[in-house]
Amino acid sequence: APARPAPAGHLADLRRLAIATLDANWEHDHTVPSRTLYPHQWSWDSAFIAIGLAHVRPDRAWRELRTLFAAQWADGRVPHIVFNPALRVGSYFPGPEFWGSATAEGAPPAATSGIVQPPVHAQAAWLVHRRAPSEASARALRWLYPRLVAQQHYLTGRRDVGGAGLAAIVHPWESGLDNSPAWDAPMAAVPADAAVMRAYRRHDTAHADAAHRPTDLDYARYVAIVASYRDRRYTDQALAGWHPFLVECPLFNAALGAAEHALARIAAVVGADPGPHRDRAARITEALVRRLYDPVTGTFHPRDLRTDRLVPARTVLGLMPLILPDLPGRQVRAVLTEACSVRFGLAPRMPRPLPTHDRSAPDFEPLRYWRGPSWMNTNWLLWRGLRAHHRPDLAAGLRESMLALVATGGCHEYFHPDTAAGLGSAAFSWTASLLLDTLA
Ligand code: 9YW
Repeated sequence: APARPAPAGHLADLRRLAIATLDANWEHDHTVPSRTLYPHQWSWDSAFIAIGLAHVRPDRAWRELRTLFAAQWADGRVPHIVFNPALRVGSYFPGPEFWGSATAEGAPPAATSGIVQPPVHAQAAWLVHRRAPSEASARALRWLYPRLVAQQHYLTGRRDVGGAGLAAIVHPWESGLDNSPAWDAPMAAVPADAAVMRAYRRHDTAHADAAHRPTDLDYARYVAIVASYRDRRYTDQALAGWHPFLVECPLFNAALGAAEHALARIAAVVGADPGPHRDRAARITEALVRRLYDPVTGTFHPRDLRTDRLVPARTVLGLMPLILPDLPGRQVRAVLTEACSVRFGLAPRMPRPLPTHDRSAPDFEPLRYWRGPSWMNTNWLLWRGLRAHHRPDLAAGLRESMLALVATGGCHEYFHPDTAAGLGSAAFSWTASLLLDTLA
């Protein structure tokens, strides 16, 4: 059965719930993704959060982005976690003592991780400004613009391990979809021993059901990959020669291209030249199609740079290039076919939003984190892509299903893809903020 449109009173309740969730997670100068599970500041969370805050607390939206970019490294990398120094040691694993970024060259005074997350921030900055353009928002854009450019420069420069103009991720955490089946093949090549984890105490499984989270073996490999990078002081020099995990991800690189489109618009506001951003956007889209699109499967796949092969899994990551306004018609049609297939279930009338993994795959797990459950952020990105490519019918169906998801499950972190039962954190910030944007 398709999702039934929620009655208007109900939508007002949902909006109140979203605002209350964001207010409760606000912490002086940033929003925590979740008080229990993720008590520090996370990079791509802050971008999604700013997009929702723009509708209700625009000052906080800018504050959120400014706080994050104040922790940018000298080389332009925006760390995936900015730690709150007021919290006790052990409030999150891996904490600042594990990352040891303080002694790395170009690290900021704040304690941070040394890896990044998908660069959705330029897009967020543009949306926050566009929601209510003012002198203050133009000033905020002027402050952010050179920092956003430096972030792109880092990703397309030092991180261009494949040499084709795309950014490589050096850890599954950099994808934002930590334990996606997309990473199973490249992760299997990372030497690790589950016993490694006995030396550490995971924090997540104290707050969430272990059956819904990555496994201990996953964590052992996560730790081994960080150790490889950390032990070389987070340098990106000659990564291909020594680092165990190097992948070109379709979501990450679609965000990279979409950021150049957003920067072109921001440049026009701050008095810079939009031309170079449009050129770079076109080059990223071209490289993404050439390197990550598989004409046989008709979808995008990550490229494992250690084997130079595409990863076979068909996950929601493969649909994300739809956010690129200049994606060629052939790939737009292919991605829509994939999204509308039984694997993902997109339709003008649909009961539930898309899962994170192919429903027909034998390793589809409806309860485990990024291996099946539905998440608001991937659906929100797809929703924007559908509007950019003039599919209001599909965009409307997806929107109804997203609203019904949160109406049923609350502002949870992720949801059972069939029942919409809430999973993970019960008061998750990006679910709340992207709900506000979807409602607007
Ligand atoms: C972890 C904060 C982060 C998100 C990631 C998500 C998760 C951290 O939480 O990673 O401990 O697993 O995978 O996308 O930014 O919400």
